Amino acid sequence: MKAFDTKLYLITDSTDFKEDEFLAKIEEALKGGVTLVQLREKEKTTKEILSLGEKVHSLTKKYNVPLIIDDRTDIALALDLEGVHLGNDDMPVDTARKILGDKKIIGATAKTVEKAIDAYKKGADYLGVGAIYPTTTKVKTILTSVETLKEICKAVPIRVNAIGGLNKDNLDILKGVDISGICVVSAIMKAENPYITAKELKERVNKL
Ligand code: TZP
Ligand code: MG
Repeated sequence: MKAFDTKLYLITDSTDFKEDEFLAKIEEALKGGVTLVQLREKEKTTKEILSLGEKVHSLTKKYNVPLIIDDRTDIALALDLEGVHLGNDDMPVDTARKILGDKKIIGATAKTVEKAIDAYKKGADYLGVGAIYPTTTKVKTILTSVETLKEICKAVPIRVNAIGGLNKDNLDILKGVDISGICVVSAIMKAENPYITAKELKERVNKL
């Protein structure tokens, strides 16, 4: 398995933030112990994402944390990021693998056991499974049951992360499920203090 840790996976959302504020939030979260970061920008132009991606990458490199980009295999390559996350409407995992090679991290979204096995067979390094709870983050998703999450964990040998509406007070339903970590957007991006929040989240994930 590639050396990366999905325990506390921050997916960013720059909506409503000035760039400095946004970067400061990410840096605080990195100080608090985030283990993986995904740059997820649904509204920005390619040029804007390239510019922001470069800045976020400088930060993540400072803390030795891999940076993944949502959807954009081309930008992962252009900025030499550590990987890409692909959903159902994005480039298929095996196609992205041909472009990025074996060293880059490729993550995939899976809401069913069938999808999970398919993504694994096509070369995904980890899976994001959810939404476990309803989410306020802008996303096209449906709820995935904890039962399905458990089945996915059993069905594939790669890391599986839970995602969707997760925060430090609602992780108990994941107790005993064989996940490698959690992905969060708003729990950290909307936190008053992303440093403390990341620390608390990580402690709770450690106890699952
Ligand atoms: N995929 C499934 S739920 C979700 C994504 C990208 C959003 C998660 O955001 P939040 O704010 O942690 O609920
Ligand atoms: Mg996508």
